[in-house]
Amino acid sequence: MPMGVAPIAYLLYTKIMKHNPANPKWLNRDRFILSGGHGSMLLYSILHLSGYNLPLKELKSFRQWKSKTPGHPEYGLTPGVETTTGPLGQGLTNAIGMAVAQKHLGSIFNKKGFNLFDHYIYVEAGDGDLMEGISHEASSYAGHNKLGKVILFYDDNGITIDGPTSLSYSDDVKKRFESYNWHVQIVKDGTDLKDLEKAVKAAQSAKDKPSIIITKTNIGQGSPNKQGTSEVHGSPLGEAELKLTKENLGFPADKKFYIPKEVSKHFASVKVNGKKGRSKMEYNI
Ligand SMILES: Cc1ncc(C[n+]2csc(CCOP(=O)(O)OP(=O)(O)O)c2C)c(N)n1
Repeated sequence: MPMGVAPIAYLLYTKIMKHNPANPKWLNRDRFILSGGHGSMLLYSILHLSGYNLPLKELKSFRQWKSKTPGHPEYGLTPGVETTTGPLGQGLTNAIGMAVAQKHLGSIFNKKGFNLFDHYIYVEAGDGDLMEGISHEASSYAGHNKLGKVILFYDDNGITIDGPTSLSYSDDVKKRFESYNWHVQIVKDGTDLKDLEKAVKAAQSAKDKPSIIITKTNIGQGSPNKQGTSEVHGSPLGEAELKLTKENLGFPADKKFYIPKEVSKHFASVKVNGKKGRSKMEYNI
């Protein structure tokens, strides 16, 4: 999932979200919730690249005792992790709870031209999240209460832990969310940054409806022999496939934890923009 959803995370953290890696507790920051907590490396890698206080040595200690990179993200342990996720459906539901808080606080404290609470809550959720009963209840509630600040990316990769989603699930997600009164869009190619950005802008304009962007993604994107299969859901690629994947993606096959210089340089702007973007209204609790 971290490979399939990487373009979405990249777009959000570099172009869309109002956030400051140097100040992850800024009250009115946009939030990103990874509801599919099993894909935690998506979050850790994007936080690291964006300049949050999560050094590479923590990524090297992935899933090790006392590291800041546990198998599932934990709130309070890792800067930039907004809520603990792992039990499927919970992240989406917490995100909707955050939108309730945002709307409530905004209704009390926002004044004309001085919006203390106007942030967005972006969520990634996969098939497993949407299968969970809790996601149905929370999504229905969000539509009814017009929680327009929620923008959900549904990682529609057609694959779950044991094989194709058709083994266990045949909901029409588009119709389901339309019936909840959500703004619904489909992006046919989850790697098309332009289409994704267009969809986010449209979602932001739908102010009185939460939004779902159904993105057709490819689990294990870039792995020549394993992408699009449940084999990449939880098992390591293995040395041989890892080598092929790196070659396929244009990385040197012999390097581990390699970040090309141009990537670091490109991401350095996130921290700068975060600082520039912060206004007199950047304050913490
Ligand atoms: C409530 C709950 N039940 C079961 C699990 C175990 N589990 C972890 S990931 C997963 C499958 C998720 O599939 P999907 O959302 O399609 O993720 P992808 O395969 O695309 O990464 C399951 C069943 C869980 N984390 N939470």
